[in-house]
Amino acid sequence: MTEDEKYLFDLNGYLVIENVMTSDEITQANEAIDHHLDQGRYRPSEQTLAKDAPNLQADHGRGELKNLLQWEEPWCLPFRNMLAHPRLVPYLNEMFGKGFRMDHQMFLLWMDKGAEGFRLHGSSGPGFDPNQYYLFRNGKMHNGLTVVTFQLTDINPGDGGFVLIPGSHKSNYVCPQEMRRYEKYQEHVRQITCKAGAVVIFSEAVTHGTIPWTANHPRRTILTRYTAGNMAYVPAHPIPEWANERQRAVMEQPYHTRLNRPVLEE
Ligand SMILES: O=C(O)CCC(=O)C(=O)O
Repeated sequence: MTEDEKYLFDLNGYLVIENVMTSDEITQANEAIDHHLDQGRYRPSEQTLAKDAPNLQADHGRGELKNLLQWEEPWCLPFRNMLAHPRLVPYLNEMFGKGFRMDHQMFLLWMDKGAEGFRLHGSSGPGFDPNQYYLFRNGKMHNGLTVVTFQLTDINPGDGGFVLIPGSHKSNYVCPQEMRRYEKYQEHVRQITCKAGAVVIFSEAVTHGTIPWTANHPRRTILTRYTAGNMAYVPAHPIPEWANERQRAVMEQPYHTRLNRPVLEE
């Protein structure tokens, strides 16, 4: 992670890393999803994520597809390769310290034209969330729960999708409800655009959400949440038999690195 990237993540609460996946890897991941899409679901209206925000409501819920890591070979491989991706290890070691771990299970979030948004949320503001935080101490950043997303389709200006309030991971005051509903101060809410193959890393402390998808092509984002090696938000999952040494290291249960925790070197 370069000094510029550290500055930008500290400034904004997110970072876009372009060209993490090759075009062949993007194709393989999309083919694997095409093959399993019938196992996914559109979020039903009673589980709306737009909630009380008319500007975020739309025709139908977002799509969600789970268990990507458990698919039969070769379909699972593009996703297993994301878990401890060599390009990302330097970033995650810097953000969490060595011994970082996958917390929530990986899933695909997809949005077709007319998919609803997600009311803005995030854990900064007055009070301290000991699971989802951004701190800077002793010349170094410290992150609680943090999200790594691989983009499998292009996200262009005006398409919709992921948005956030840059810098809000460090905010001290309550975010206005109208802003969370995307009704006011939209000029401070940034749509994150990038090409397929990019990775977006963002802090769960940054106030973020989703605006409705308006493009003709679908949004396809693989979303995995990581945390520091001593922490867990959800109970640790058993380590599957298929995991190699690097994958086992990121799926290890939470405990101190002093106790011979496996760590990934760059
Ligand atoms: O990428 C997005 O649209 C936001 C996803 C999100 O915040 C979530 O699923 O918790």
